[in-house]
Amino acid sequence: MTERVEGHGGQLALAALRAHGVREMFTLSGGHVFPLYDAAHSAGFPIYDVRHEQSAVFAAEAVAKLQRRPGLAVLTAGPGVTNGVSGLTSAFFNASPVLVLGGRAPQFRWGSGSLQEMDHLPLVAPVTKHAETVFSADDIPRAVTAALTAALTPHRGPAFLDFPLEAVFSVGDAELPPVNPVAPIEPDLDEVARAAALVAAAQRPVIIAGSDVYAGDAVDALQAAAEALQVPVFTNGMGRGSLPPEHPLAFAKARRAALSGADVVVVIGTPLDFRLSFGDFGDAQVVHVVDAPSQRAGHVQPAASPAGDLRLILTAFAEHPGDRADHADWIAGLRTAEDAARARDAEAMAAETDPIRPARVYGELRKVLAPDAITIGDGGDFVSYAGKYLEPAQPGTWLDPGPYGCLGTGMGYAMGARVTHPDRQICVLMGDGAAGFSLMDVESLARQNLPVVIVVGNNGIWGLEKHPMRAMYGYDVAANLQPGLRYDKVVEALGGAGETVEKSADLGPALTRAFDSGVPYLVNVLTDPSDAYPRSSNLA
Ligand SMILES: Cc1ncc(C[n+]2csc(CCOP(=O)(O)OP(=O)(O)O)c2C)c(N)n1
Ligand SMILES: [Mg+2]
Repeated sequence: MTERVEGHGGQLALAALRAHGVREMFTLSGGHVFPLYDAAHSAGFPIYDVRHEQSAVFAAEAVAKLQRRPGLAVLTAGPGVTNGVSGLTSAFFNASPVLVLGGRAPQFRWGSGSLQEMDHLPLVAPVTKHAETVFSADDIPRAVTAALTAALTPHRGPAFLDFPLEAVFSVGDAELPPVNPVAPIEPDLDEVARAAALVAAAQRPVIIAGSDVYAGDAVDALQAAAEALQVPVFTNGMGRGSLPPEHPLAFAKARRAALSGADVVVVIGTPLDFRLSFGDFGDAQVVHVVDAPSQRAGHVQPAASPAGDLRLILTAFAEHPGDRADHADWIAGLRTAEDAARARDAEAMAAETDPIRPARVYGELRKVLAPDAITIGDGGDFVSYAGKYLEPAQPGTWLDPGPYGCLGTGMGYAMGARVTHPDRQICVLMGDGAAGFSLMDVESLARQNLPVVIVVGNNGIWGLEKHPMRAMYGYDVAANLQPGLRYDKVVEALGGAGETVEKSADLGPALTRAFDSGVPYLVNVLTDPSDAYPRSSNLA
């Protein structure tokens, strides 16, 4: 059954967006996109506005990542769109189904020098799955449907449309295209069986599960596969929390022992990139399970690489009919390494130092975070510590910038998380350097009644750059910030609240006040600038 829709371009777009389950827009005002606001306003469709377009795209990305549905950012022509390009690129690297709708200078006088007249497509095409200019109002529902279908089809990713002024302001009518569920990509069953047999026969197998496991709604299938084949599981990105931390196969700390001892490493739903030593695990065979053939690695030759719907592949792993090697000793050995590392972590997280070290911040935070809290990392070393010391207890609760590593996601991700989960704790872990990219958007959060807690690890430096530069050159430049800066006062001025903490004993009460406050609240923790996150590479 198709439905006919009529109205101006904004109304036609909104009809198609709603049909696909889009539930809000993130934006920063511009005349080129007024019809989209008019449509939303008259339909009671929520509009959240921000102070920099990158925050709008990051907010849309947080919605997409957390809810596994399209997130929408509406950006005005020219600078609105170009300010959103880092957000689009992050969504591309993260396979997040984000749709950006851009304004565009009028087509009928293109080339005459209209305000913000610029062709966005060459800029955004390399970082989107679908990029198109829609030249007539009648064509908007088709284009929105095509863009969202591309965004939601594995391997997922962002899409972009722009509407010339006269197209979005004029009235048209169209059939609303039917919304078809995305068909699962059927994997090659022989390849799946070969991969499963390799894992089952392995003596010391390890699974590393990443974001696409969550995005592909394959968390239960992962657990079933791990349990059936008795394989220890490590996670990264949105894969974190896929197995509850207390699960006997859930591991986080023993990664080095696991990867150096493994004979088969199964990497599921994440690329073999710098985070996984480019897929080089010594003598171990690699099984790379991906959600689409396009994601097979070009730089390594895995022993098997099934591609397709992750639920189907992992369910087939779980049902593998052949013999399985016994992994009990291997798992027990890793558990010993895990427990030893955990004891070292516990010591660091309780350490009484002056100035405070980041580990202690996370020790205190763990005491006040609820199991379903959303934690967001935006920064350098401070966020590496968050990855080390925070253990998401549920899937879909951890947001990091992903392999594009773009600073500045903080307030946008926080906004998307707050809109997604009005009743949960939302906590942003932020470097003081990272704070500079998005802290002004505390104003947007405060004004729109979207409380979040921001914990700044304030070491007065761009730590992740300063320490490596000193190690490499013996000196550093462009790596200092004002020490002791009162980021809490900035938040206070923008309509939130906050405080500065210098003593570890004051951390716990400050965090409790922050979560109880009901406003954007920044806990400005003065941390030790001499503390550097231990890294194997200086160019991490
Ligand atoms: C947009 C962007 N610019 C620059 C970088 C390079 N970079 C990575 S980490 C980092 C330092 C972050 O400093 P801060 O947020 O204070 O965290 P710290 O390392 O001090 O804990 C920089 C500049 C980046 N990743 N993204
Ligand atoms: Mg810093």
